[in-house]
Amino acid sequence: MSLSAKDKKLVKDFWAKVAPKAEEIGNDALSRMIVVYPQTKTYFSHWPDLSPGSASVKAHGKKVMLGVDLAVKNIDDLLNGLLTLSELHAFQLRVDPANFKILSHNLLVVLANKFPNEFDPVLHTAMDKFLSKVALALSDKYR
Ligand code: HNI
Repeated sequence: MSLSAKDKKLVKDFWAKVAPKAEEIGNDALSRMIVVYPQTKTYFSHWPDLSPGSASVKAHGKKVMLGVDLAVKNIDDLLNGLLTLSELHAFQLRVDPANFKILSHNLLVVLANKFPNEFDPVLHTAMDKFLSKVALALSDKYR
């Protein structure tokens, strides 16, 4: 299940449309993750407010989207491109990698919502494959 040249182009072209709305999308994806999968809240218990759209959620949504942006830029070598972020999540934050799939799912839901015309099954597949690879790269330093 590797990313084909066609998948990569689909992801990059789509991301160019997503980028201007990154903050809004990051906020929506993270807000949904925290509400729908409340087990993810444990990692953010130090935030003053975990409710959807809070300042903390917004700020973190922006950071996560910058991480995805970094992944798009390193789509040909995700392992190296995400090495520092993988080390951070593995050794410092100790985020269970199962949560990467949960966030990916929420991001796909939001993208489908915001881009109903673009998000056909072909793009959906490409984005799903890409986010799976991102999750894998982020999990790489766990062992
Ligand atoms: Ni994640 C911090 C990127 C998934 C919990 N995370 C970051 C930062 C980036 C980032 C970028 C900021 C790093 C820095 O400050 O140097 N995270 C990503 C990406 C994904 C992801 C690209 C998946 C696509 N992170 C997750 C998931 C969880 C998570 C699924 C937990 C459910 N991340 C964290 C926590 C922090 C964090 C916790 C620190 C936040 C804070 O406020 O201290």
